[in-house]
Amino acid sequence: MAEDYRLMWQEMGLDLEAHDALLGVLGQAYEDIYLAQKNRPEGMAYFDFVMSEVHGLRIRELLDEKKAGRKIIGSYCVFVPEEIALAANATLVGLCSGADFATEEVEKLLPRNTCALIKSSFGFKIGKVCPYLEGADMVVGENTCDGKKKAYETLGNMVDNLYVMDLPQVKSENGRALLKAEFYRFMEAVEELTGVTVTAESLKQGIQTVNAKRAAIHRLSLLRQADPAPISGLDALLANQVFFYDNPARFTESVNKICDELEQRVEAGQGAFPKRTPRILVSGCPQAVPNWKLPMIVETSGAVIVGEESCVGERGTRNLTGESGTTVDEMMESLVDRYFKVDCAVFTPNSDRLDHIKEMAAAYKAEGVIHYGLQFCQPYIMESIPVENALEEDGIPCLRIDTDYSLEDAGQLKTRVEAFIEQLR
Ligand code: BJ8
Repeated sequence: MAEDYRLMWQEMGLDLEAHDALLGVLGQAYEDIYLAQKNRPEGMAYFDFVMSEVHGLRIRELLDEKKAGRKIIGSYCVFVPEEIALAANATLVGLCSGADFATEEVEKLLPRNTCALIKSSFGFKIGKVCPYLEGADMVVGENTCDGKKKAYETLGNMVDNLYVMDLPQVKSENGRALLKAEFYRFMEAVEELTGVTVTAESLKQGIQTVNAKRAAIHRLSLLRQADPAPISGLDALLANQVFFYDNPARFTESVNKICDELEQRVEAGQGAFPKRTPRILVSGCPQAVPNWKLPMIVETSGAVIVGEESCVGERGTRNLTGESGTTVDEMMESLVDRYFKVDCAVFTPNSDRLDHIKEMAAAYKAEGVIHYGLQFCQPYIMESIPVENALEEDGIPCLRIDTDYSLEDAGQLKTRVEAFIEQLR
């Protein structure tokens, strides 16, 4: 950390000792996993800097925004529309957590067989180690899977500013109407929080800002179609993870800058790995910071990840919002159009996701798909079987992995991944 932020963290109510321990583990993991990679694009230096300051400079920036009158909203799901937050003078940050923390304490509040992602969010709250959560003026939960839905009932007793968004589970007319009604209810709640009324102009601006951010990520994804892949899956995942924390305009600029460099690499035939390295698509549960376990195993076993069908990846970022609306309602319609296409496994039926996985495998020339399921995540683990069957029918090998955040199974996973890569060869 470039500066000493201890006073800032203390004033935010963080547990300094526990926080030091978390940063120690995070810093070491980053060094071992990220900085140990070879042939990284120079532009990744920006993301290295962001990660080194993820609890430092970025938090100071958010606190400065708060001093200047903006509000900070934390969210656990890609269904929460950043466009509306921006339009009402608020900044949206992701809160999903990718590391185990205070597990013993968490299991006094949640059943042991809860997915690692939910447990981690609770662990970060109980351990007082997340400055994003402690600094948020509003925390948005959402009715998606049963685990999250019920966990928010308990989380509501631990944070005094929890807002829960209801979400449809069926892609029907009624489902669409519910999403629109909930986007309006969210807009009103944010307006009440910030004291700023959303106008057609501010909503358009919010849509444009988020579209630019997503378009930059689309550009990055497209470049990964090349062989050799110009960027590792680990580095591309990191960009997708930073998407949820960084200042939107700066993020867009930095991703576009790295894309300029990647275009040159593609032209020169340079890659993060040699040409004809086996190419893998990862599909399934979101991988939040610092959950780098699977890509680390894959990319140290002789393959490269060329895409993520995930909410921290293409499921979360695909499709832009139409910008032609001239009234708030027209733009809300465009937002609903865009968000209603998110094919989270909580929807039933959810054949769009299957189609998207196949499309991605073809577009990124993936030779195999690894389905990444977090243990006890019913929606994704249930879907992993039809996904595997459909892919294999099309001649695309699929490896189903159910895991958690611990490294206990890393050796066993590596053996399975290596055998899968051998099969692809
Ligand atoms: S839109 S994927 S971000 S809900 S891993 S908590 S599903 S038991 S995270 Fe998600 Fe929104 Fe859907 Fe995306 Fe439940 Fe599964 Fe845990 Fe999960």
